[in-house]
Amino acid sequence: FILKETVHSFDYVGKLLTRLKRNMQVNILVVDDSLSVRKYLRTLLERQNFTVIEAVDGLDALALLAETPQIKVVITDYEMPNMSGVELTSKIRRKHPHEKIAIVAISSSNNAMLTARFLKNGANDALNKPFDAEEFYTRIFRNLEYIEQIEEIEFAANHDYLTKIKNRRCFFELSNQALKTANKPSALALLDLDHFKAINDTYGHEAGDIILVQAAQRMAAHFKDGIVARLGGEEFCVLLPETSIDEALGRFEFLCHHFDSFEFKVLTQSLNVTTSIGLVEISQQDLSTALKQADEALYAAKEHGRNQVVQ
Ligand code: GH3
Ligand code: MG
Ligand code: MG
Ligand code: MG
Ligand code: MG
Repeated sequence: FILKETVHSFDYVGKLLTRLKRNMQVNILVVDDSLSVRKYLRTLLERQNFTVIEAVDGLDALALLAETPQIKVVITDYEMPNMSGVELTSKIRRKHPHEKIAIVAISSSNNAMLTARFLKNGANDALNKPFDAEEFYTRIFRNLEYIEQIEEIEFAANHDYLTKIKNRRCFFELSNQALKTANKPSALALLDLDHFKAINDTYGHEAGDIILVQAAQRMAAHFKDGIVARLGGEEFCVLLPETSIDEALGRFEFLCHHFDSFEFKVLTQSLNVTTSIGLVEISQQDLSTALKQADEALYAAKEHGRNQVVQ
């Protein structure tokens, strides 16, 4: 089955160490009707610290995929009872795009068209039997890297670089989706930290950055059921889907008091920062109209002395 055994190259050891440092567990699904092949692939993969899940055929594989969300790579055989590897590949592709789950097919060199069929049906890559361990590892790592790079790019496109919470783009996308499916009015709040320019002027821009990160984390922790984003500068936004304005008012007033009494730890100092909040109900009006209304409420909160919620 495998031509030769190779010792781990430094390349893999390096990748393995990065993986361990990041404390990431990667699940790989091995689909093969042969017990000995499954055991062999398991041995190879476990050497690289992958978590291996075994499926005995295509049906088994589809069931396991449905119940295990964290599978990033599927390695599939071709000839299996019930369903061929090519059929399995095309079934997986109907639900999972190639940048979310990589399918690496185990093809056979005495069937010239098989690799092409696998690739046409959505496999990311194919290995011809017999292959050696070095090639096996290279293909698995390359496909995994591709998926992880896409994940990083998606994260960067949807999150704010400083605070790591969602950004404006992501906020609009998720909120519009949530509002479309909402059956009740929702609550929308705009939050702006008070006198933040003075914080920067007094303690420096870096101190300001540290506070922004902590403030963002507090808001995200407070509204786990909502969509929390940094719109820009020291301005944040929260959508609480299907939440009444009364309930939201209580929760945002709580957050306001929480900010007021919380001491932001900046290097050796503890600083107090407050926030003003504009809150509106959002039911019929579109998101940008509701944001304008929230901005007016926020302006009123600033006018009335800051550190308060105005609806
Ligand atoms: P107000 O209570 O009226 O909101 O006063 P303010 O000083 O917070 O408002 P203003 O809009 O005048 O100033 C916002 C400040 O936020 C100015 C800007 O330097 C600072 N700021 C915006 N983005 C960042 C950032 O990423 N890091 C830091 N440290 N400061 C930022
Ligand atoms: Mg087979
Ligand atoms: Mg501002
Ligand atoms: Mg401000
Ligand atoms: Mg201002």
